[in-house]
Formats: sequence, structure tokens, C-alpha cells
Amino acid sequence: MSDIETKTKTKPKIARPRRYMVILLNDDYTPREFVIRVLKTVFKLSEDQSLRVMITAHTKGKCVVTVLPKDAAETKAKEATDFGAQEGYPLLFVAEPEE
Ligand code: NFA
Repeated sequence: MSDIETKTKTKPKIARPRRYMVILLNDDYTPREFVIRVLKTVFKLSEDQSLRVMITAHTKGKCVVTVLPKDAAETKAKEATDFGAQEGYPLLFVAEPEE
């Protein structure tokens, strides 16, 4: 291989695994306190963080809860959604790619 060839070759980049946002969606029925409980239990957020995330989703329609590798994000979104479903609430968490 010539020097020229070597110099013009681009360095192979290792693709960073895509990360996923877990998003909390607002609804009109799930009690605020219950949303906070789910955020604390499933995502281990503090009382303060949980309150902020819940209020943001309540006022803006949605809020990013956390960013995780795909599998973890999907598992947590399902776990948190199931938590609400067990109580008959329409509470919904979805996972979507960061960018
Ligand atoms: N909007 C709900 C209520 O007023 C609270 C809520 C917040 C639900 C965030 C879902 C997500 N009880």
C-alpha cells in the first residue's frame, strides 16, 4: 500500500450503541401522586426529580425520564406502563431513539 493511499484512508469508527429516551406521556386520569410513585420505584428518581418530571409531562404533554441502552429503556418503559395498568390507569411510558 502506498503512502498516499494510507494517508487518505478514513479511520474506521466504532459505532456507539444508540441510546433510547424513556418518555412519560401525560394523560387526564392517572393521579399525580401515583405518577411520582412510579418514577421513584421504577426509575429510582428522588422525590424532587419525580415531581419535576411529572409536572413537566403534565404541562407540556411529555417529559424525558431517562436515557438508556435500547433493551433497558424498553424494559423500564414496559415495567412502568404495567405498573399503571395494574391499577387501571392509562399511564404510558414509551422508549424512542435519542437521535
Ligand atoms: N395529568 C394527570 C392529572 O392531572 C397527572 C399526570 C402527569 C399523568 C404526568 C401522567 C403523566 N392527574
